[in-house]
Amino acid sequence: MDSKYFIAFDLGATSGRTILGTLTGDKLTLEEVTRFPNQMLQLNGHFYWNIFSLYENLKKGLAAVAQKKVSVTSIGIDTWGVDFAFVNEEGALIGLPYAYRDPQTIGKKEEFFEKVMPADELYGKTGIQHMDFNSIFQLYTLKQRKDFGLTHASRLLFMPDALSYLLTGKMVTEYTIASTSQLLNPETRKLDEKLLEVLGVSKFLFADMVEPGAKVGMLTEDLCEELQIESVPVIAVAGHDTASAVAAVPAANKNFAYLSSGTWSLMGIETDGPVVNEKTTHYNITNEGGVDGTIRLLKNITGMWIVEQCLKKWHKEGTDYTYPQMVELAQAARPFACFINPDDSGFTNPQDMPKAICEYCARTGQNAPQTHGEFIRVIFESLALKYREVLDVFRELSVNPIEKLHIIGGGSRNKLLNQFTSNAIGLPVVAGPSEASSIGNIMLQAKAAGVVSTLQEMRNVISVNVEPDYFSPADAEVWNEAYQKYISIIKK
Ligand code: LRH
Repeated sequence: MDSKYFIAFDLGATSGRTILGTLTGDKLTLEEVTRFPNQMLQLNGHFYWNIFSLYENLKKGLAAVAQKKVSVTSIGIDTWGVDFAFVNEEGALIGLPYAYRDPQTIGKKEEFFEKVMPADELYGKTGIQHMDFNSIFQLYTLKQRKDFGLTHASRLLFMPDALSYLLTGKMVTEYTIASTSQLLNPETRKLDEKLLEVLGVSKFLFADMVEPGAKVGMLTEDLCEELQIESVPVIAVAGHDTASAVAAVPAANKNFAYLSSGTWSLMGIETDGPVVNEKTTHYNITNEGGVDGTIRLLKNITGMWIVEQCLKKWHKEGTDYTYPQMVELAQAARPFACFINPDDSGFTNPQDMPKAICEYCARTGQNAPQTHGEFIRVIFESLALKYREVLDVFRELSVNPIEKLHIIGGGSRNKLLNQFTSNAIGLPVVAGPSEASSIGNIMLQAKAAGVVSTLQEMRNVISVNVEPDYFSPADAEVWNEAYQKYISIIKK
């Protein structure tokens, strides 16, 4: 049986990977060919993404795959949401894209609601949760500052589209990534021109919108010559990493909720169309675009970011933990030492995360964690309790019964957190695949190549190839009591 080979570039806010996916009949295998760091670049008081370094790493990934002497069918790129690059009329990138954790947008959405459009009206138009860093508020901030990039741009490209452009010289606006901007009408799936008008941003700044699965273009001749490789098509996959991940949920029916667990925890359900009503407005629920016309009705929760930032601080102090060590420490620590709200603004981008946790505890009248193990345990327990808080909202919103929670992405490897989550929500947890974004990326390319034709067919292939871990709820009483305490603390 013939094999097909696909390259997935899966870029997150802390690292990126080149994955080679091989599909032989129904059998999918993944090989991580390269892994590289992706860190915000702090320059003159701003935070940026080093897109040129990312491009260099894509090239290294292509060169490494070339060593394997396989005939690649196509390439796809998925990245985190909302951020974008500017291109001038000569086709050159202007400067570096801002990173969404740049504090420049703090307070800007409130100003936008007061001066430009009330919050509920904006939500009604877009169905996107209000978050400081949405592209719309980034653009509002840049416009006000007469930012050089925006002023001189002839095109705005979202991150995966910008990287595809560097590989192909062709510009598109892929739908799922564009949906994170809060500039689209969720019904028409197009840019809301009225919104662009009030923002003072030209609609001509955006390249043509394409659906996931469309071909962007072929690798440029220059690149192929430089790397001594054959030119292959770059596919606009579901460019938003979360959209790729959700497409990879190994679900057989619709009775599930998902949690895409990485630096962020994205929890939600899949719907056939947008859900914009009083409840979703009240709970600030997002309607991001999915594959095959689906909507990802979800909520952003601060996820592994908090623990990642603690590890970074401890590393500077000379202590490093492997993932299993970290889990072991947490397991041995005192349960429910204190509670935090992972979404507290104090955790967005502090210089010192453990200190931010101690400050939160002081502010809410709790004793701070004492040991690294306690810090980690508090973060995991509070995340699990946050998941319950948010899942309860989706239980209200879903027309289908939610019978289980599918946890996908890197965080699904954390067995302790999976068990805590199952306990907190009182539902079975199905964990895996941990490589969900890459798998979604690859299967979308397989769909573009005509190997499968629907989202369900993609999922059927994925189901055959992943062996998830199962967790059943336990200790209901203890976790219910903890939940009441958590709620009383986060209200303070
Ligand atoms: C996760 C993610 C999330 C966005 C955030 C900016 O990587 O794409 O879905 O909200 O990054």
